[in-house]
Formats: sequence, C-alpha cells, structure tokens
Amino acid sequence: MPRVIFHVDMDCFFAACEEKRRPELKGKPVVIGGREGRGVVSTANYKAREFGIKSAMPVSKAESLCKDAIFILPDMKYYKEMSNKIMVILSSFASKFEPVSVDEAYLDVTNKITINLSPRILAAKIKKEIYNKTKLSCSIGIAKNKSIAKIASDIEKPDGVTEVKDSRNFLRDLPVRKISGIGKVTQESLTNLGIKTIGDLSDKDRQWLIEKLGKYGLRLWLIANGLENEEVSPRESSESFSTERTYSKDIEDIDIITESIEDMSKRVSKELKEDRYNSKTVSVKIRYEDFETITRAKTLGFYFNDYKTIFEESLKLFKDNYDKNRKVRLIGVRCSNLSKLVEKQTRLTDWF
Ligand code: TTP
Ligand code: MG
Repeated sequence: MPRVIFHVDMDCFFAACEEKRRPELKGKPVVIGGREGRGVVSTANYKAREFGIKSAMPVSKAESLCKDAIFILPDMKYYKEMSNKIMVILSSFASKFEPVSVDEAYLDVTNKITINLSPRILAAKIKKEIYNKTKLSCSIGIAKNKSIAKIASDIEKPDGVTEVKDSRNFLRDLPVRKISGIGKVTQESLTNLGIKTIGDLSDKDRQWLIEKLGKYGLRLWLIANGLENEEVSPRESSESFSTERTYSKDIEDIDIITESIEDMSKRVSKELKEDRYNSKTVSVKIRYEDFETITRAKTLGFYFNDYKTIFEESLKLFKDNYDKNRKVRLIGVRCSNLSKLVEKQTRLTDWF
C-alpha cells in the first residue's frame, strides 16, 4: 500500500516569528539578517521578497534593493522556542515523525488516513492547529515518499498545500535543482551530463548514472523515478553527538579548518565519554560560502570514543571531499551509530 508522507515547512519562519510578536511590522517588508555578526540575510518576509531579497544575500545588497525594509537581528532562542511548540503539534498528528530543521519536518500519516479523513483534510487540520496555537502559517507537501513531499511543500508557498498524485508527471519538467541537496555544483555536473530536468534524470540508464556519480547517482535515479523509499524516522540527533562551528568570516585556510576539526573532535569525544557511549560512525558537515551543504560519513570496523580517532577520520573525510575552490562557512563533526557502554567496559575505559 502506498504511504502518505507529509513535508511541513513554515513560511518565512524567522520573519513570521518576528511579525507575530511585533504587530507593527504587519504589511511591511521585513528582513532578518546579520546572524553572528555576519552581514547576510537569514530570511525575508514575502513582502520583502517582492523586491528580490533572498536568504544568504548580503544585508547591504538587501538594503539597496529595498530602502524601506525593516532589518532585524535574529533571535535564535525565540525561534527555537517557537520551533519546539510547532514540533510538538506536528508530532501529535503522525505515527512517524522526523524533524529536519528548525522549521520543517516529515510526517508519516499513512495510518491516520480514513474514508472521512483524506490527506488534504488532515493537512488542513494540521495547518489550523499550528495557526491557532502560534499564529504562524506553513506549507505542506503530500506525496508517497519524502523526496517528493519535500519538493511539493515548496510549490504553493506561502500557506499552501500540494498533493502529488501522479509523481512521474509532477517531477518530469522540474529542474534537478528542486531535489533537496542538489546545489549549484551538482547541478552543473548534471548539466554537463546532459541532465537538466528530473525527467532527464529518470530517463538515464541507472547503471550509467551509478558509473558517473557513484552511490549518489543511484539515489538521484531512485528519486527521479519516484522510487525513493526512505523511512520517516527520528533523526540521528538523539542518537548522535555532534558539534559545529560557523566562522565569523568565510574560510579558505586549511590550517584554521584543521584546528576547528581538532577542537570539535575533542568536544565530541568528551561528550561521548561523559555519557558513556562508543561510536562507530564519524561524519563531517561542510557548508560553503554559497550555503551548499554536504555531509560525508565513514563507518569504522570498530567502536571508538577517543578524540584521536574522531579527529583523524573527520579530517580525512574533510580533505577527501571538500571543494578547494570554495570558501567554507561552517564545519561540523558528528559521531553516530552509538553503543552504550556497559559497566564492565566503563571501568576499562579511561574516561577523563
Ligand atoms: P527556509 O524554510 O528555507 O526559509 P523560510 O522559512 O524563511 O521561507 P520559506 O517560506 O521559503 O520556507 O528556512 C527556515 C529558516 O532558516 C529561515 O526562516 C531562516 C533560516 N535560514 C537562514 O538563516 N539562512 C538561510 O540561508 C536559509 C535558507 C534559512
Ligand atoms: Mg520555511
């Protein structure tokens, strides 16, 4: 039986949170920006977007596009509080729930659908509940899998619901960039292979794509053909230890990055040890200056929680995977695939 998956994404989230607590902003162009002293736009409300203002654009450029816009520094603590409220509501509607970021989540609602409760009616209920409790709006994509639901939630923003019944038809003419995780660079590599639309991708021979792009090629082929079948499941977050660092200035100096990876490895190792965990998988997250973000993971043949292993493996992952032509904005180190240490092992391990 096909599943019913929702992707819920809040509308201009940070800006909407500010509008909620500052009614005087109503109807005005609002730009949230300057995170951690950086002069970039986090988000803008839809009025400000009419002037061409977008996330990740320098605040100075946003100012020149719209002189009357109201600029507000982000208040992450407040957005996180709102996010928590929203996530509690969302999770109450789903049998499987996966928060993805501060303002989006996947819900597997297959079991909730009945003759009287269609996916659209359920989506309307969810939107109403969120609105009643927070006065914020969201958009919902409904599809048979996560990747299509994610694309769909963006189609009728803001305050929209898009239900995909014919996946092939829906995907065919969309640019590959609509697939979550495809940034400028991947888009260019695909263009060089003659692939512009998701339909082009699905028409390619599966084996050929694997030869060209490795495992990632297989994943893209499955998505393009509507065959991606990932479970909605709580993220690793509760089952992993991680830390990340956003630089106050985009970095190209490998020594600085190495130093951060070393620091972060020490921190993650300390947390693993404090909570008495061993880990089998280490991953690094790299966010470039253009906001494209990649994560690369390696699973080792043994469990570890020492800083040296974490550092060596994450540094290697970084060096093997990063694009030297782009500056780095954020680096993260994560240990997952955890095993709780039993008492006997605990005594054998040198904790602190
Ligand atoms: P998004 O969901 O990408 O954007 P949004 O909610 O502002 O707007 P939309 O209606 O199109 O969904 O991101 C959620 C929040 O994450 C956003 O409000 C601010 C933050 N963010 C950044 O700080 N920098 C960025 O580059 C992006 C894309 C988002
Ligand atoms: Mg959003």
